[in-house]
Amino acid sequence: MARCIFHIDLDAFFVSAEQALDPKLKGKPVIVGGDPERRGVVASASYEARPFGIHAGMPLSQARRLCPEAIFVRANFPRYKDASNKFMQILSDFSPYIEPLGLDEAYLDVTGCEQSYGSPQKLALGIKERIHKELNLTASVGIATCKVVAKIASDLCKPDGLLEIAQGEERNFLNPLPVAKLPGVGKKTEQALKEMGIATIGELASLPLEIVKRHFGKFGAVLHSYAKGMDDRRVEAPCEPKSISQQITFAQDTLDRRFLEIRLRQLCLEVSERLRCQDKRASCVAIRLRYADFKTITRQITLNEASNANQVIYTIALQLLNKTLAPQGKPIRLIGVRISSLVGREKQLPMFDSKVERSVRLDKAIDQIRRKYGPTAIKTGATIAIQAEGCVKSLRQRS
Ligand code: TTP
Ligand code: MG
Repeated sequence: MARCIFHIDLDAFFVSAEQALDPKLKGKPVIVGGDPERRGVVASASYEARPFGIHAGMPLSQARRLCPEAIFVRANFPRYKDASNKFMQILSDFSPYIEPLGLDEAYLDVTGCEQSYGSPQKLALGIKERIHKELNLTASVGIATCKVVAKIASDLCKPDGLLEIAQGEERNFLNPLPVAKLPGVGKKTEQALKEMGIATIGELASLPLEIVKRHFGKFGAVLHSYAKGMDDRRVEAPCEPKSISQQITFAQDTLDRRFLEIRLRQLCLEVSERLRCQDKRASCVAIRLRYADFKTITRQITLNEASNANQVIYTIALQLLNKTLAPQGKPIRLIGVRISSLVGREKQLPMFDSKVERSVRLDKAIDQIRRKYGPTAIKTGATIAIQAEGCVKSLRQRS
């Protein structure tokens, strides 16, 4: 029996989450990133901003030049995490076979479930309606017999779209599309294929497998079957994230010790909050420094006892910074924090209400207030020092 796979992706997610809270932003060119006067990149651009050529990853300064009237909004990660959890919860009400990919997209295997809705399209409309009603967000849904075709379909019907590729129609759908639409084909592969005279997915599919393998090895064999609309990967829950990281690129390279400490504290607050959000603790804390000449170093320490307390993570990160800075006199361009060796709550039941446990309870209460009322809603001694500055932050989790 053919499978029925959905790929669901929220439209302009970070921007839409901000618009859902502030309707004045709706229908306008809105960019979530940071302060455009400083170095930083676009994380998400509204569909009104995209005709100006603005896209994720573009420097904010360039986005400002392309669209001076754009509204720039600072990212609020806990808010997006909250919306993402609710989004995934809605999806899992429709099928237990869910595979989240990042915060705003997921595969759903609904084989068999669609019958009670009348058709896959009706089921998809039911999902879109709930997302709209409960989260005030729009999603695009691709429906196909396999993951790769469903993913390409959802991409092509954005925003607020629904596109079903019927069984047997996969190749007709894929053939005219540019190879860059295939997941896994980045700039390098696209260029290599171009040099072989291959521009469309159809052209790639009609090449003999041996030739594709000769150029791209095992990866080539996978691409070749994707190009033919063949993908037997199952929809399955991915492994837990193995680390959480956050980094900042400064507006100007710096050696200012106090400034570096404040930024480090800010990063530690953010990663530890994400850790608490997942009810996890970390056993390993690392910092990353990139100097003005782009030389990058990483230093890490393993904790005696896993923790998710702001203060514990910051103290360790500060020790690492102190050690790392001492012999170096070079200005710093970027600083990052990564916490890894994550363990669940069950591994760390405290025997008594230690000082650290009490401070984690306080951290969690502050997290909740910030999630509800925004990042500046509550200030502590530690955060008063942290002035929000324009910076590039990578907001992704590593698996
Ligand atoms: P995407 O789904 O790639 O983008 P999007 O939801 O903003 O827009 P689209 O309608 O095309 O799906 O990524 C989801 C969110 O992840 C995005 O809103 C912001 C974040 N993100 C980053 O932080 N950095 C990035 O480079 C990208 C691509 C996304
Ligand atoms: Mg999206």
